[in-house]
Amino acid sequence: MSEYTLYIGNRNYSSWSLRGWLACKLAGLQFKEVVIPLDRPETPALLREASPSLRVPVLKHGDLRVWDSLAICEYLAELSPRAGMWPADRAARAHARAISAELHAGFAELRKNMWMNIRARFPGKGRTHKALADVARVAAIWTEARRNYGAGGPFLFGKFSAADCMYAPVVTRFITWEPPLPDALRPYIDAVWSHPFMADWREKAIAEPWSLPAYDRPAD
Ligand SMILES: N[C@@H](CCC(=O)N[C@@H](CS)C(=O)NCC(=O)O)C(=O)O
Repeated sequence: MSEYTLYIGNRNYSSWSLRGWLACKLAGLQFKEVVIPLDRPETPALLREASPSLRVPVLKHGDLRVWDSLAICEYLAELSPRAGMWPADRAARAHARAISAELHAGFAELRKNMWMNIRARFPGKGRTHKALADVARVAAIWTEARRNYGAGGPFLFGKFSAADCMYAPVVTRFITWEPPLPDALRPYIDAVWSHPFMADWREKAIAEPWSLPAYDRPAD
């Protein structure tokens, strides 16, 4: 039996869960996955049992629980240094942490107006002024990282890193909502979307039985 358990929400909708799950995959962890379906009568009790913050993802390692996607990235980077979860170069690593922290702490309007729903397509919707400002900031972040640090591969820092784990749900949002983006970012979006970890998650997201009607239609 695996010593690690990752508690996640619905794969189709839970963007923070996707981040934590990708981090576990990137670290090469063998782990058990437990899905807590969100917004159901049984959800509060299941969350109370699994997570001190009543949020997912949570990584359980023996008696230790690490809740919060970014904390999971950092914990796994310490546990599995050979996985190279953060870029090896110190300046690149600092930059990767800064853009990951910025994502983790912000982009409320993007979240509110262009939520994650992997199965859905809402092209042209959700384009509030503030959501588009968030989209523009993400585009600037990706453009700068690709230009300054991306020479070694198609991802933000060349090879797939914790920063890509953090931004992967934004990639899925951009595929669902199709906001205006520079063409130069298309290869990055395609690289994340077609990464084998993402293909695995997507397949399971499409197959899962739950739906959350409030998130299955775009805001008016
Ligand atoms: N800062 C946390 C945010 C986690 C979070 O908000 N998770 C949502 C699901 S995406 C959740 O657990 N919501 C509980 C609920 O909907 O009852 C992280 O980085 O992991």
